[in-house]
Amino acid sequence: MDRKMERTFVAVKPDAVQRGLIGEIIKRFERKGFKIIGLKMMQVDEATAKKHYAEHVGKPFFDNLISFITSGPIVAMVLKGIDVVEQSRHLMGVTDPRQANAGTIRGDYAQIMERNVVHGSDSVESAEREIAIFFEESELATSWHRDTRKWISQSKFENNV
Ligand code: IDP
Ligand code: MG
Repeated sequence: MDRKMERTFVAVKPDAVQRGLIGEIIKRFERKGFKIIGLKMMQVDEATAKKHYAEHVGKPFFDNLISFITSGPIVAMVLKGIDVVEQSRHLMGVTDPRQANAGTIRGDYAQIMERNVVHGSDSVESAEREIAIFFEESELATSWHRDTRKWISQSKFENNV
């Protein structure tokens, strides 16, 4: 199977910020070897929240989701890595923490869907759409390399990981 270098958008949600889990959550992605190329704490306004969650407009949980995600700061991130969209979703665990495997972020830190501590894009297309909502391209550190890359990703990617 082809390995693809991708970017994804991840956010530590307001519940996790309140609970002091910023470091715990960033750590999961960092230790996996993904490269953090964007990182900032921010307060999401209502318009941005609605744009980000546009696919859920009209669903019964939509209003609560918008008030939750705007209820306090988030930590927004852009990660780069091999198949990072799918792999970071694996690290997060499924949406409902009751079904999320132990060892995943949601499996370890959350109990209910409405407070599931982390967001991650669900496809490469969503990732690029969401990155553009939360980051200017100039805010991203695109030209640095983790010096550990040859121990983590394929050598054929050595020059662009
Ligand atoms: P995801 O975050 O795993 O991608 P989505 O289906 O995109 O899940 O839903 C976005 C967020 O909306 C979820 O993370 C969760 O917080 C919330 N959510 C999703 N489905 C429900 C539901 O049925 N009831 C309440 N909240 C939900
Ligand atoms: Mg989603």
